[in-house]
Amino acid sequence: MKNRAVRAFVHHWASHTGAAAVQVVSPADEPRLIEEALAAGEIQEVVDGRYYARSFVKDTARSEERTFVATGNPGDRGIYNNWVPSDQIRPKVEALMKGASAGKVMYVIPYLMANPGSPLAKWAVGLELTDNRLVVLHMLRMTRVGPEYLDAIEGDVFVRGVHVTGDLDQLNHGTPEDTRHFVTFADERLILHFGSSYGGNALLGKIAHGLRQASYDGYASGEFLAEQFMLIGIHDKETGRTHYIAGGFPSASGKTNLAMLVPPRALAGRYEATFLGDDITWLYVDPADGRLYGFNPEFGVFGVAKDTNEITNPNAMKAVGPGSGSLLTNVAYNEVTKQVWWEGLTPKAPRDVAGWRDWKGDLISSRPPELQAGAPGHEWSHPNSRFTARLANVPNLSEEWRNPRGVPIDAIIFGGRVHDREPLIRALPDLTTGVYDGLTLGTEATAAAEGKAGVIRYDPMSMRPFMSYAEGPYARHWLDLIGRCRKPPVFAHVNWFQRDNGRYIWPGYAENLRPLLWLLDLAEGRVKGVDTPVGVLPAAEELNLDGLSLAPSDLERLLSCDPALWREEAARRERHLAQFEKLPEEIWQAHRDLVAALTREAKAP
Ligand code: OXD
Ligand code: MN
Repeated sequence: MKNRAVRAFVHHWASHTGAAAVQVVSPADEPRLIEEALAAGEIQEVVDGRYYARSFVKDTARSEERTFVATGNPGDRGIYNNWVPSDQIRPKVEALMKGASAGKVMYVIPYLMANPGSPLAKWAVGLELTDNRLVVLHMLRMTRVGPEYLDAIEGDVFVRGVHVTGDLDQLNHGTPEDTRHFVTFADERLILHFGSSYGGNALLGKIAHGLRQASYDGYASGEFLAEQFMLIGIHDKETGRTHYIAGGFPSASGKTNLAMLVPPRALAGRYEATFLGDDITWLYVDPADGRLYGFNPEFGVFGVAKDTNEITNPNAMKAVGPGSGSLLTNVAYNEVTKQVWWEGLTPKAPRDVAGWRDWKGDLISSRPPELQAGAPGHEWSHPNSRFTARLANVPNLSEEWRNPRGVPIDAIIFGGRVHDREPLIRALPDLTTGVYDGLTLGTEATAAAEGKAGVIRYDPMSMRPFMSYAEGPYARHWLDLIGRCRKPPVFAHVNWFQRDNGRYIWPGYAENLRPLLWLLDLAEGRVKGVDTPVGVLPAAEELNLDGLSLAPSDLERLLSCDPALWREEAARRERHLAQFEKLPEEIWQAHRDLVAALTREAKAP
């Protein structure tokens, strides 16, 4: 690698961590790295060219408590970003990393979180140093890797990332002495992560650079937004037009399934849904046409395996299918047949348990008979087991995926899991109500997630775990940036999760295309909808329900707004928003307008 700043950085950290050797990675190294990882037992073969890995048992997910944003400016402290002063935390992380890669290879991974030629390419250049071969294999799937991306830059503008795995069983996970540190020094564009080899903690291009660092860069430069959003196209074969929708959904709210949606049979003759991204979207305004553009900075999908199957996500099943080269982590593995299984792949676990091991590596056949089929707490796979597949393997990948400019965004949607109050879809009248809605996005805690089941956990714009600066300025940046659009996107809120005595009222998955089509019709004036205090809802006859049978009472429930439930929600929102300093006055006004509209509704005869 030619860049002097790159060489100096590698030199410094190789010496600090005590690595035994340095290797620069390019995609041509993949076959060799696979061979080495197989020989070392780090991965095992899955039938037809796929691979399986098991993690350390306590290292299976992101750790929000151990993730920090550090800068030199106390004004960057937010409610959710776990801000710490850089000079306080830096010596601690550096001390933990000192000599911690002794005897290991330090892999140097040059990468780009954009297509080459993107208007945001400058912010997308990064370098990850890691002492973990499995992390390299993941990065080769999740990012565009190659020395040319760093050799192309002049000067020293690139994100510097160092990942040191650490001695995983000596880190005191979950105790007051927990030594894991995942720190983004956002004003220095430096990422130091110590103490995990889990994707969300260790693939520094993805969450640390692609979300935390990039959202800070987007704000500091005033040029863009980086959000935890999926990105899809909806192509209408009749008109020949494609519309693009970006959307924020807190984890476990169906974002990947929506992103990979296959239209229901009755609509497939006319519409095609194309995939661009399932997790991250960078957004900017092109002054040439005054439109908001978006692209997925990633090169792969790091999806939750649990409950992925032919009904919930047929495209993901193909993306991880035979020949895909995908990696599967912490699912169950059969060492004889070299097959994998996870909860929800099929309704029941394989009956013949011979050869099967659970995600911890224990033989299913040595469990007591009553636990062999799995039971709560004794699942075969980890609830956060993952598949890592290249975008190129996603069958409905949009042709625009390589377009450096990205795609023009027609709509931005938000959605969480809400069992009663949120209608199927409500369009928001303008940018301010859209941003207000995003800031008050919430999802009900499920038994698996932290929090009390059924209680709303607010997750502004689905960025709560990835916020890098304070929420007030974040809201301001949203209003300013999208405010520059001559043709701004429309905003809407969706909810697939209304329930009646536990039963989901809306079938979800493929059918979620229907409310999105209604939104595009509304944006183009083909339907009018019904005005309510919480936005514009579809009139029942405006929703295309061809081929779907839905009881009229269910449809009514899906398309209505209960002002009493909304008044309770408004009170919660007030407390939620009051936490944020310097929240723009427009956002408070949008909130007061909602409260006033709900009050009028209560007084109306
Ligand atoms: C996440 C992820 O943790 O995308 O949100 O992996
Ligand atoms: Mn995510």
